[in-house]
Order: sequence, then C-alpha cells, then structure tokens
Amino acid sequence: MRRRAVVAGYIRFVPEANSTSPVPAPAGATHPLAIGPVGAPEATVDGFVAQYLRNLNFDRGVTLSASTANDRFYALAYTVRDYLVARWLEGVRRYRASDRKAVCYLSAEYLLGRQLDNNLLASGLSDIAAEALAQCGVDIEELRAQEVEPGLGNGGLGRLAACFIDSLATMSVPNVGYGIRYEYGIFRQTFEDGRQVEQPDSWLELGSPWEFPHPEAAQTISFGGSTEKYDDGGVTRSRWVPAWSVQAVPYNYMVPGYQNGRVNTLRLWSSRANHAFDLSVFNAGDYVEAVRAQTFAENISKVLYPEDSTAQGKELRLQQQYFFVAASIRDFIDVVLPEDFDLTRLPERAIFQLNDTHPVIGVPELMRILVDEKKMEWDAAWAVTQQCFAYTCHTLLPEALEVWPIDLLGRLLPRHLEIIYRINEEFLLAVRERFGDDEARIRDMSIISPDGAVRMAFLATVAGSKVNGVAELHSQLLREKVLPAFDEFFPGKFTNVTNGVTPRRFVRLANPELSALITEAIGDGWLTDLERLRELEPFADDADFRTAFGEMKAANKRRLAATLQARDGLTIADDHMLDVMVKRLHEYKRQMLKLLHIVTAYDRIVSGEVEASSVPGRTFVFGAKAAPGYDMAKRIIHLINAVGSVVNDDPRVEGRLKVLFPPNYNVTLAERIIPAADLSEQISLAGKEASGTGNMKFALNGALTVGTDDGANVEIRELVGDDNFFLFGMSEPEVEALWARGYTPAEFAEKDAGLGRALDLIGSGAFSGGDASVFAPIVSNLMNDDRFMVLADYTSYIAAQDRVDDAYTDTAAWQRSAVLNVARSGFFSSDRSMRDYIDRIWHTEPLG
Ligand code: 26W
Repeated sequence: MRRRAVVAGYIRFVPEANSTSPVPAPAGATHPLAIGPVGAPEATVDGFVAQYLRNLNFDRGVTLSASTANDRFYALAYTVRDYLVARWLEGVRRYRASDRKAVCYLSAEYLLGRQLDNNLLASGLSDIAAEALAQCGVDIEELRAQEVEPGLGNGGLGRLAACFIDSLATMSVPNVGYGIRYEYGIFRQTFEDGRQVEQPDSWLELGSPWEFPHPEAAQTISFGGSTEKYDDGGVTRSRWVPAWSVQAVPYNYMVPGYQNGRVNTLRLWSSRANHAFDLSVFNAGDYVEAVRAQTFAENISKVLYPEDSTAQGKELRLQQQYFFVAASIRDFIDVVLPEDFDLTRLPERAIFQLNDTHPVIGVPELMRILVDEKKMEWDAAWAVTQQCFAYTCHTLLPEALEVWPIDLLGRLLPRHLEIIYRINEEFLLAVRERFGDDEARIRDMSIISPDGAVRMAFLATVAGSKVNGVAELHSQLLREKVLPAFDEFFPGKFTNVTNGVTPRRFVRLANPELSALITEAIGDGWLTDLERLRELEPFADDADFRTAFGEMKAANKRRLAATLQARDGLTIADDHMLDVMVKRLHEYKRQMLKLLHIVTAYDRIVSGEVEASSVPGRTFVFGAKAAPGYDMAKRIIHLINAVGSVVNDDPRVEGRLKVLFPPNYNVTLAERIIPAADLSEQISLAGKEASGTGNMKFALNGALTVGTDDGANVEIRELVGDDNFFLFGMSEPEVEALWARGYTPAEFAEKDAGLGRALDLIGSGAFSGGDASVFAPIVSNLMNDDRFMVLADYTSYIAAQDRVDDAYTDTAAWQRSAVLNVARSGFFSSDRSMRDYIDRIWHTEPLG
C-alpha cells in the first residue's frame, strides 16, 4: 500500500519523469543522437514503473486512477515496446551498414497470436514488469486479457510464418517478413443451435499498440490497363500503361529475438486510395465517383480470405497478392538496399521465400522491374530472378493449387501475363531441347494449362532456385506424384525442410510449469537449442520427475478448465483423460473419424455392451473453424455439437464421456489447450496432410499421439518410438492401392458391426431429435463419395483407441511415454527448420 502511495505521488510530479524523453529531431545529422536511438529506459523495476506511468499519462492521457483496463494494457504494451525499439533501430542501422543477405519472407498470412507475453519474454522483462505492475497495484492478468490477437491467417501456413520469423530473430538472421495488414482477420466463430456462424473479426477496433504506421512511405501499386511497345534508342521495349493504382501503406511490427538483443521487422501493407487517381476522376467532375474509388482501393486489404484449401480464383484475391508482393519487392529494392544498388547483384542481398503460391506473382513482377524499368537484358534478368526466389509448397490437395485464368490475369496485370508467356515459352523450348517434341510432356509441364489458366505452382517451380515440401513424406510425394516431370527436368531443385514450431511460445509461454520442470532438470539451454531436451530422457525413469510431470498436466488442466469456464461456461472433470483434436475443419483431416469413435464409445455404453462405471473417463475437446462456403465441413461442426449435447446429457453415460467444442479456436486458446492435453489426434488420411504443426506442439508438451503415417507424424513416430505413439490406419501406398482397386465403403460398414451401428445412430436422427434428414447427408457422403476413406480406417482406429484406454490406466507407463515424447521432440523446433532453410536454400548468415 505504501508503495502505491509513492507511485501515486509520482504521477503528480510528471515533469520530473520526463528527463529521458527523446530530444527533438536534430536539424542536421550532426547531433550524436541523430544516427541512433536515444537509449532504452532503465531495465529495473523503478525504471519500468516510471516509463509505464509516463506512457499512461502522456500516450493515453490518463492518470492511473482514472484509467480503464484497456488504457493500462496499452501503457504496458508501449512500455515493453519502448525497451525493444532502441534495439530495433540499432539493428536496422547495423544491417544497413552491412552487406548481408536478408531473407524476405513473402507470406499472405501471419497468425501471430498475442504479443505481450512474447515481447516481455524476449526482452527479459517478464519479472520486472510483473513486479512493477504489482507496485502500481495493477493486475497483469486483467491486462493480458485485453489484448486482441491479430488473426491474420487461416491455420498452419500462417502460424508457421509466425514461428519462422520468431526463429530468425532469435538466430540473428536478417529478415523482413512481408505480408498484408488485413483489417479483418480470420472470422470469429460462434455457434447458434450448434451451427457455425461467422462474425467479422474487427481486431483493430481499439487500435494495435504494436504497430508503427508509415503513411509517408506509401508505395504506389498499379493495376489494369494495357502494354505498349516503344523504341528506346533503337531497341524495342515493352512497357505497362496501367489504368488505376492504390497506395500501399507500410505498418511495421517488431519481431524480437529471444533475449539476444535482436529485433527484426514484420512489414504489413494496408491499402489506401491513391490521390493522383482520385484527382483524375475528380477533374472529370465526378466527386462522388472519386470518393467511391477511395473505398474501392481500401477494399484490397480489407479481409483475409477464409478458405484454407480451395483456390477460389477470385479477382480481389489476386489483387491482394499482387498488392503486397509488388509493394514488398519495391520496398526491399528502393528502401532497404542502398540507392543505385547494382541489381545484377540482388541475389547477394536478398532471397524472396514464397510461402506457398500466394506470392508467386512476384516472379513476373521482379522480371518486369529488371527488364522494363532497369532495362536489363531478359537472360540476365532471368538469371537474377531465378536466384532470388525459392518456393515452399504446403499442400498435396489438387484443389488447393492456385491457378489464375489468363483473361483475369491479363485484365488485371497485362504486362505480367506477357512476361509469364515468355517465361513459359523459353522453358518449354528447353524442355523440347532435352526431350524432343514430346507433346504430352509439353502439355503436362506448360505453365499455362490446356484450359487457359496460369498454374502458379509450375511458375514457382520453374522460377525458384529451390522447391521444398514441409515434411519428408510430403516432399517425397511432391516430387513423385505432383511435380514428377519437374523433378526430372531440374535435378537437385527439390528438397525437404520439415516444419517446426517455436519453443518460446509453445513451450515456455504456453506451459510455464513444464518449462520450469525442464529447466530444473537440464538447465535453460533448451530454449534456443531444443535438441538438448534429449537430456531429459533419463528422467522418464525417475518416479519423482514423473510425479511432478503428472502434477504439471493436472495444473494445466485446471488452468484450461478455468479458461473454458470463464470463456464459454464449459466444465472439465478433473480425472478425465483429455483427448484433443484442434485444427481447421476439413474432410481430409477426418474429424468424422473422431466422431465415429465417440459415437461408438457412447453406443457401447447405452447398448449395455459395457458398464458405464468401467469406462475410463475421457473428455474430447474439439477446436475447428470451417470455411464459410464449405457446406460439408459446417455440417460436421453441427454434428460434433449435436453429439456433444446428447452424450453430455445422457445419464446412462454417468459422466464418463464428455464432448467439448469451445467456439473460435485461435492461437490464444491453443496456448491453453495444448499444454493440458493427454492425447493428440492426428488422424488425416495418409498422403493428405502436408506436415501438420499442431502435432509437434502436442508432442513437445507431453501428449501422446494417436495418428496415421502422414505428414510429420511419420517423423514424430520415428523419433519418439513406436512404443510411445499409437499408430493406426493405412499407409500412403495402401491408400493408393485401395483407391486404385476401388473403394467401396459399404464393405467396411458391413464388416464392422460397431461401425454399422455408429452410422445408423447418426443417420437415423439420434443426434437430431429424431429428424434423420439433418445428418443423413454426412452418412451418405461417407457411404458414397468420400475421397478420404474414413470408413476404411475405422476398425484400425477403434483398436488404437482401445489400446489408448488400456495404456492410460498405467499412469507410470503413460507418463514415462509422455516424458519421452518431450525429450525426443527437440527436432521440431522452428530454429532447426530455419537452420535447414539457411543451409540448403538461403545461404545466409547471422548478423553477429
Ligand atoms: C488458395 C486457398 C488456400 C489457402 C491456404 C490454399 C492453401 C492454403 C494453405 C497452404 C493451407 C495451409 O495452411 N496448409 C498447411 O500448411 C502447414 C504448414 O506447412 C502444414 O503443416 C499443413 O499440413 C498444411 O495443411
């Protein structure tokens, strides 16, 4: 209390506190402070308190006693920011003074999650901030809850980008993450009568304390129009005469490394009306049209497309892609690189990593800049371009591979289409030289498809210095099944980099109890060298350690229970196994298989096959958003909720089975759910999940996996060992063989009585108040045209789940396996992924 009084007194003497505030901008660059930051506030509790209150007073314009929780959160965020900014500015200055190569990560999505705790941890200020706020009588928990997470991504690909930039900063590798500042991120999901309803995610409603807008540094991005040839001193050249343009306004975000004094930059672009354009319409006398054009321009960065697996071919999406990629490439060349930089040497300074096909329009854009604007010869420009790009593919589903109809592309980016034609022409010429006039091969490899669309994955493959998949199996299938002709034509171009996740966010921050246990056992080196978790292996046989591990899980379950209670009014039983399936809702991921297991477990009880009292308690937790236009996925969401209502309320179950489906699964909720999980469901049809990254987060937090041999599950199982992983289902070659033979679902439904009953229950209306029509389409789909062969893996899945139940009864053995999962999952750090990209693709070096 006395401390508070002192603090309150302090507020009254604000002028005194102003002593370290920045000096006014110097007239010339002669003042010593002109080239560098003025220095961070003192990293002490007193220094933090002073800066915090200063921010509350001067940035929020309130006193502590008159502040709202949002004011107090903002002031805290600003304070953390103040400490980081000095490092950031210094790093930018040092990078510019160096001639290091930078990784320009081009990604349409960054699923960042909340920033406060991450930035506190990175800057080493967590304890100081906690103490400082306590002295001010401010509840830090309340402030944490104020932060709105920027949901600027759909799922795995966006979260991966966020993990990668965290790792690059931690490894001191120069990196700019480039992307789009969507005004509306991934929709907020609610349920009405069990059905998904989408609400806009207006994450910027109260502003964001982490962004630095730079409207003065806006770039002009053009669209439409036509191309023309002109004579340039005897040389015929082409140029683009665009019809309209918008402004791309950069917003900078700090990406701090973990306690290494490095801060990299994430630069997201926001669209704004172009005044030059407005003026032309204005001069034509149409004021209203000019204003309408302004809102039109602002539409480009308005909303994230919520489809995560089906390319829709929408014009606005192509606009978004070109908008951010053109702004980013221009930014790097014109702003980051020194003036008059010789662009033939661009590959020494930049590698543009294409996060899936979304930024691939950057390839013709760089060619256009080099050839049309910088007047470089085509071949020289192509040589530069090929060295400057590399492409990561994140899918195997054909419907997720982007193609752009040539009429659409030609209308929006006519010069780019010409350039793509020429790239294709020269490429196909080279193919003919190698293989002769093999027309079938030419057709298969043409960047322009027979039906007149640009195949962006082909363009990326032809242009990229390297092409990588995201897990061993995925990279193999990419080479053998998706792009075999390209693999043959470009030996050595294809490689694998298995995905990873950042241990700072997904272990240290999400699971402080486990982190403390690990650090106590093996020291804290694991946070930046995750392979050191191996040193935990002996502790798997240490009964005391296992007990502590069990207590950690129990504590995390209580924490999750409190969160779900407050957030959604849901309750979790203390003594249940927590069985979790969290990921986007998609048929290939097979949430339906999980549901069939739940319905079977329920049916076994209500049919009297087993005594409820003998059933081990399990809580099934789902988290999943469905793309708004994906009807089957939405129906499955409805069914999960419907099964939950029936199972949870049926007294015959005696509470042994519970189904929980908190709405709006996001990074913040993941950070609560994953550390509490006992069992991780990774049950996609083999050959469909490129990698998965949730699977890694669960293993690192000591959950055991029940999974198919798919994506990175394969590597997880190899590392943790068969005894510590519940494998089931067909392998990828078995899937292929069954599909080739002809998949007849009815056969499987007839062979397994449990499956037949589960399907009957769903199809007969047992979960829809007797109305069979509600879920019959799901059953009909499973029985007739299910590409993902849910029924074929049912029997094997149920057998695996019975093994899970057995294993869980032996607590010591289960915990031993769980500890071994942690100890052997160090490979899945995104630091290791980054090392692989650096060694095999980027050839960059840290900035010491
Ligand atoms: C054009 C529509 C569209 C939008 C997004 C198609 C595809 C995507 C992404 C590539 C979907 C995605 O997030 N893929 C996931 O990427 C993760 C990171 O590599 C992998 O772990 C997942 O297996 C993969 O599904």
